[in-house]
Amino acid sequence: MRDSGTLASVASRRRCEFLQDVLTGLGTASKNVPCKYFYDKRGSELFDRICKLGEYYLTRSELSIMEASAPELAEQIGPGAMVVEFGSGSSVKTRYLLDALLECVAYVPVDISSEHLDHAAAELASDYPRIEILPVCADFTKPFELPLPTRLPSHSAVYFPGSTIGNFTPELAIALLRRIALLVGQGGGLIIGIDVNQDVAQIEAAYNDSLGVTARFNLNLLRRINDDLEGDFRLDSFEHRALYNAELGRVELDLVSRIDQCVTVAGEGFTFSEGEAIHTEYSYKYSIPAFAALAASAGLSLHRYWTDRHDNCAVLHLVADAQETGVLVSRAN
Ligand code: AVJ
Repeated sequence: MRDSGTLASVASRRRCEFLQDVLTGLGTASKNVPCKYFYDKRGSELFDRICKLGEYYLTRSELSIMEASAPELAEQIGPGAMVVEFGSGSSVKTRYLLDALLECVAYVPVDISSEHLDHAAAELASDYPRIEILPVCADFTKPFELPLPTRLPSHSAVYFPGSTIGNFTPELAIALLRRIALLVGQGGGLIIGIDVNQDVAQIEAAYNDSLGVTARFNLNLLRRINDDLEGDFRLDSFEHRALYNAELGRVELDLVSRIDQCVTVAGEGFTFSEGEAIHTEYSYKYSIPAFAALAASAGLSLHRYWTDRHDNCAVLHLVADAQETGVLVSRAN
């Protein structure tokens, strides 16, 4: 697997960033911890369980789109591409794409969880012997180096499924989409899954499942802080909360303190009053025109899109416009 530095130095750099983000996030007036830290081994397993829940419509909707429309999608992308997946996880949806693509040169799964990545990459390599599988363990919200495939691709396409773009505020989403446009270059593609559901009851149920898996997924963040950063969070003194903010079109995930308490992380103390929240995640829902406008401001034009029969989710194919001249494109760290 590609990564910069030795495994030990990568691990300590990752821990350092995690510690900094947690200390900064808990030290501000509106406490927060970035949602990318959900995905340690346990968190990734819990997320996979969420995807199988009856209430969590997102995965099923997008899978049904991929199942029905992968050939059309592959035709849109064209032959000879190198596909780079952002946040590949267990690469379940990717198989529909890889099955349909013509002469796909290489597949580059990018994920922050190395356990997940190794496992998925090994399985894909044996199932797709004609596609070069080049896993990259990286945080895709930061610049990372793309591996060089053995065969020259005709163009690149980023695959960004699962409505993960919904985790970013519109401002940060535009910045990330801009980086994607630069990464694939003019004429390169982006295949992105977004949540277009407008049914508030259904949305809130998806983040408040009756088995409490989402609650455990959210609370696992505190368990991870305890384990990795010498924290002393008492998990039973915090409560999962997920509410849909209709005005801003997003689900807001929080961990709410049940009592007045003091918590220590790596020797630093933080006080919580009863009812005080740690914000952990946004999940934005978009209309197709709203998302197309957002992408256009990042230099990506909508070419075609597919929805499921309930109009819960959509998969969009966008193409990178000509890039502004004078922009320095840095592909490495
Ligand atoms: C992986 C970002 C798409 O926002 O729906 C699921 C993560 N959080 N349940 C989402 C998540 C709580 C998920 N995404």
